[in-house]
Amino acid sequence: MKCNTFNGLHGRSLPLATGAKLVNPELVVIAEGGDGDMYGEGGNHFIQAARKNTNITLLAHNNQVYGLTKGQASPTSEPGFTTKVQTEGVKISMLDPLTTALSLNAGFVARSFSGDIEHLSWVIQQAIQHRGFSLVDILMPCISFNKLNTFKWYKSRIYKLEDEHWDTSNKAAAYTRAEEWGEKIPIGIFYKAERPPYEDLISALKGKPLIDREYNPQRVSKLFNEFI
Ligand SMILES: Cc1ncc(C[n+]2csc(CCOP(=O)(O)OP(=O)(O)O)c2C)c(N)n1
Ligand SMILES: [Mg+2]
Repeated sequence: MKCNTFNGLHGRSLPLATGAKLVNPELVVIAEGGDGDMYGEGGNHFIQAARKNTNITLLAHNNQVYGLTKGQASPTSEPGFTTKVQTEGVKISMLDPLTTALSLNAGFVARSFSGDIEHLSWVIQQAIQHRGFSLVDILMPCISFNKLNTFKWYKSRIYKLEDEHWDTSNKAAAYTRAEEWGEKIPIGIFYKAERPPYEDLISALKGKPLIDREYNPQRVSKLFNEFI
């Protein structure tokens, strides 16, 4: 990919992405991570980013497991999913990223599937074009450590909201449909609504982007000296 990238600490890509966008609003900013990353370690950042509504896109690679660390349960693991740690199966309920984002007033809430490149590319495109925080939860298998949610498992359940002329402005309908997880699993753009991004609301960010302003530590040195 032709892009600037920054590799940060596990779970912390959203605050980094927020910072990058606020300093240089000309950039298209995408934050990426796994389900453990975004909904576990970075769970609070996910909540605050959805509320804050900075104009950034979150791509959450949701394979319903902690893959890299060899297969522990993540917040999106199915109840009953057995692992080397959860030997009796997961006993707690799943975190649903979509209803969570909706309840936090996120303006773009979508889910797609790595097995449908055309759909996924379209959703990512729409997410980037949306002005504000956009969530794309991407279902995908982990062939090494998740033997439950396989390609076959997803393919037999997934259907597209777009096939039924879905109204993306109906939040209550989006919430109800996002709760559907079982024999059938919907993908698509569940909800879309414009509200002013965070950067439009902060007076200090008005005018010249921070990155183009003069860097002059002298201006605050008097204040800093008070703490020495
Ligand atoms: C701050 C921090 N906590 C924990 C870890 C250990 N760690 C690395 S990857 C990972 C989980 C990965 O799961 P997920 O985010 O779902 O990504 P996947 O590997 O499944 O794609 C954990 C716990 C870490 N590297 N840094
Ligand atoms: Mg994962």
